[in-house]
Amino acid sequence: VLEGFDFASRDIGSFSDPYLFVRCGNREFSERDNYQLDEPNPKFYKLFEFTGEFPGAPTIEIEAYDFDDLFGDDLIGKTSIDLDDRFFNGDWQAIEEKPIEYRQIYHDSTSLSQGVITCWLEIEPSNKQSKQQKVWDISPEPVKDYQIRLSVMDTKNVPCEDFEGVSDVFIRCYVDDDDKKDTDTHFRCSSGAASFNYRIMFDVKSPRQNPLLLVLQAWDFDLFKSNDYICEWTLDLEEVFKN
Ligand SMILES: [Ca+2]
Ligand SMILES: [Ca+2]
Ligand SMILES: [Ca+2]
Repeated sequence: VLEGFDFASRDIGSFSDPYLFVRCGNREFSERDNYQLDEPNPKFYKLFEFTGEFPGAPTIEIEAYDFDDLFGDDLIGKTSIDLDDRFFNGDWQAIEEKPIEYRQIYHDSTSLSQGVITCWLEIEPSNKQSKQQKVWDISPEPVKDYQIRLSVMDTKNVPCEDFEGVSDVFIRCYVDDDDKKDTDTHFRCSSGAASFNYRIMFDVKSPRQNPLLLVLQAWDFDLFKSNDYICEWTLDLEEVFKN
């Protein structure tokens, strides 16, 4: 089981605190100790293994619960996978790498989806040599520290904001709202071409919860009133990090 998305809230005034309960026949796994506080999009990355016989293998039940320390835990939603359906389906068996499934979870109280769980399922003969079996490592990608090194060189066509037909241009750069950095100011720039050759560094972690977006804003500096925002440009760094 990989991740959950858009889990319905079972708490008043906060998101659910989800954990998984996975059952097949009389074998069950509770992840209650690993509940995730106020998290509508939990990350699980957990392998669950069961043994069974075909035909007649029990259904796999995947349930997502909201942890509550005082009152009983609340079911957020559940989904079940019929194993016989899979095992006796030639098309499914023929798929070499089983696809990731986006499974809606449901609660008896409503026909509306209560969220989505992503997972995939494989069925292997239990007498297969263990070294023949594919061993998947689905633990989450470790968080690493990175440094973004940015050189702000110059601008073109930045509009003039001051009445004399000039702008005092500086560039504000940030990845996170609480770590904004400014270049020095190119005073009285009348051509729209301000030049800086200014180096800026940011420390970031990846992977991370918020998208990795680098924002560059052009501002007009004003000594006796507040600075004027001119325009901005956003660069999506996710692809850079993936590569
Ligand atoms: Ca609750
Ligand atoms: Ca909560
Ligand atoms: Ca709760």
